[in-house]
Amino acid sequence: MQKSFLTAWFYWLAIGTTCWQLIASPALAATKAAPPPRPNIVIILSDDMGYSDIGCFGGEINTPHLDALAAQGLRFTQFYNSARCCPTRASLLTGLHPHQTGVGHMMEDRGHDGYRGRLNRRCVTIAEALKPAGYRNYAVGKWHLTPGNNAKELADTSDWPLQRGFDRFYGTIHGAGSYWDPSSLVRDNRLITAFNDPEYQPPVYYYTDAISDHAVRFVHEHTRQHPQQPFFLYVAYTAAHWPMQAKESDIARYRGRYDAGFAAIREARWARQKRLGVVDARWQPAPIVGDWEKVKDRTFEARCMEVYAAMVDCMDQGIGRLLQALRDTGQWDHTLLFYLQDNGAWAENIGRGTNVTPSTTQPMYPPMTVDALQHGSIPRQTRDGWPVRQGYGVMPGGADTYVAYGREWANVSNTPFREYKHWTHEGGIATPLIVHWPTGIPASRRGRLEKQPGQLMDIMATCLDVAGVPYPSEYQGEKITPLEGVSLRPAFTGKTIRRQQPLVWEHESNRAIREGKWKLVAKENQPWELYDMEKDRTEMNNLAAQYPRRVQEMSAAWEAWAARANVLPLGTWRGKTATQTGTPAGSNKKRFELKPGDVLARAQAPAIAGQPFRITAQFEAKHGEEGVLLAQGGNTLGYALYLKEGQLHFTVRTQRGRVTTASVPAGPGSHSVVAILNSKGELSLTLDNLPPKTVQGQGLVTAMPVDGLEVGSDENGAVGHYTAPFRFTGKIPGVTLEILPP
Ligand SMILES: [Ca+2]
Ligand SMILES: [Ca+2]
Repeated sequence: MQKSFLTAWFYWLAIGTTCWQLIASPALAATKAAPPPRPNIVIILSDDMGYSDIGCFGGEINTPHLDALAAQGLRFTQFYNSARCCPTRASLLTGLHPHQTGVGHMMEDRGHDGYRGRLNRRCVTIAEALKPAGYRNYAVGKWHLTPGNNAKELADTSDWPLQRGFDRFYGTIHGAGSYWDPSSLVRDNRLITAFNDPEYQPPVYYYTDAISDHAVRFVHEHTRQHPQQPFFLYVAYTAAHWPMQAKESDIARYRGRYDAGFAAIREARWARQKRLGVVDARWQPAPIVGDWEKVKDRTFEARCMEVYAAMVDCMDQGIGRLLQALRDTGQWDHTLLFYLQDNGAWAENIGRGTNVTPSTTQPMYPPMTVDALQHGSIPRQTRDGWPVRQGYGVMPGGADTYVAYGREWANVSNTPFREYKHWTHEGGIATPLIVHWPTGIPASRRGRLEKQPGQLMDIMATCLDVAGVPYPSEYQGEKITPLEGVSLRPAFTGKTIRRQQPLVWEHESNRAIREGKWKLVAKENQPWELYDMEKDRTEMNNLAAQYPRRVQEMSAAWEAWAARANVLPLGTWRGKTATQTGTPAGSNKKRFELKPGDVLARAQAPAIAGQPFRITAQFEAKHGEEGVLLAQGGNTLGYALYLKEGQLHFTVRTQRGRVTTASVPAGPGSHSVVAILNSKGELSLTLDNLPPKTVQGQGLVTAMPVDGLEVGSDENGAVGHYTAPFRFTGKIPGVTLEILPP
């Protein structure tokens, strides 16, 4: 089987290569065969789903397209994510542990480099890594790797997908929102709404369909416009993250399906899982959490799960359209496709409180224009003015509802495991992984289960392996943290994955480490628990007291990893801002001696947030010579010292829309200048021996700018009133910046 597969592959390759060479250059036809074409890569990620939800892992939800992928591909039964949306995305896209990318938690800067809330520049995305090998990169769906919860955060596009290696993007920057009217919706680099986008106006807007439609569109456009190039397509669905919202036509297929309650559904899933082999019958399933007999409103609870199932079903229908697009464009055979989930099902009590929004008989708010942006996760109103209702008993599904499905159904989704999203027990971190690759997985392996464990960062390693692309040690002038993942490719042909390190997790001080069959796991501030994952993957029988030596060794290995992988300090930053934890982003140096052409990235640039500072510079300019002497930041935050039209300007931006400039005349010749932003927020500008020009500003710069520091230009966002980069055309003998005492 193996042999005939390889023969077919080389035969196909030889034909393909020969044809191409004849077209390209007849003289080359006689040279030896070129390397195999680089495969396309598709990663499909879903949101907040449990191990047992999709059909081929035991769910009763109708997922024929995922099931077909599993039947023709491989199912990894011991694959792991990072327990939460942001850390998972960070790890998946970079091949590093989340903390190494700056996204150890969510999207806030907590004052430590492991917890900056945005992807740093010491990592590369899969898109950035594949680009030099000729890949075109497309991202669709949820980004959630940079702040995007409000207008201020969304003004900063510096870490959006197009700035992280992708050529096209359609999706949301923020993590959660209405499916009927998502907030932070973006096409490429432009903020749009579902209703003012001339490129996409379906009869009914529903985000899951919009994601599927754009994935399909990008495959077709790529094939038409870039037929010679391979592509990487990242499809990040928000299904089935709260709120429970779905199309009635999809919900209808599940009406009544959940009336039997939590235990009946969970038991049926466990039975199917055993038949499929994705669990081990020796395990004792974790306890059932919900008691259907005690449920206050069974119609409501059943409806929650009907909508959840409809959301997953709709995603699978969209995946079906994407698969058809791959077939229709001839990309199917040489596309490596992954499907996985970003964290376990969630027990969050969103929209299920006792405080129920009253229903109204008519809209309560003025309608929103098509251009008005929805902000945050939970909109106050629908676009046509209805209040968005929450509370136990609000029947979910429509745009005017915002409800989660609750802990009891999450326990069912996570069958047979315990705990949920956030925790590093199996219910938080176990995900199905389906891998499909017609020309890369031999027929003898198709439909098989792969039981070797794996973790998110292995996906990057696998992508680079199959594409034949090296992992960069440097990218855009920054040293890149070495890759943590290992390629899963050996498993495609039934071989052993060459893993040297244990699997390791940390999220919100929940922590875990797995070596072979042993897993050591603990909740925040709780003692370590030890489990034998072969006999007891449901973590029911804690062996810590029985094997104290193993606990000691594995916990020491975890500590060493935490120290090395930017995980520390453990959780002391929770609920605090960067300023409160005392280490705002940027360099801690107090004095910077600079010369023309110097560029300091954000992490190396002066930490000017909340700090007074002094700039001392010398410059020479002939008549008509002008430009930026020194700048740090962009059009939201920062400062710039620049010469324009015979005037020397010192501009400070303390926050969005708060800008102050001090200016003095400066004729041709050699000059020295001192510019100060003092602790009272005053700007002063002194040219040569003239009296200083002082202007009352608007305080200190409130946060660390995204753009770094540059001498002689201002790239990307412009701080001053000029068009970036406004390079200085005279001479700059030297510049010094000093952080002043408060
Ligand atoms: Ca998630
Ligand atoms: Ca700039």
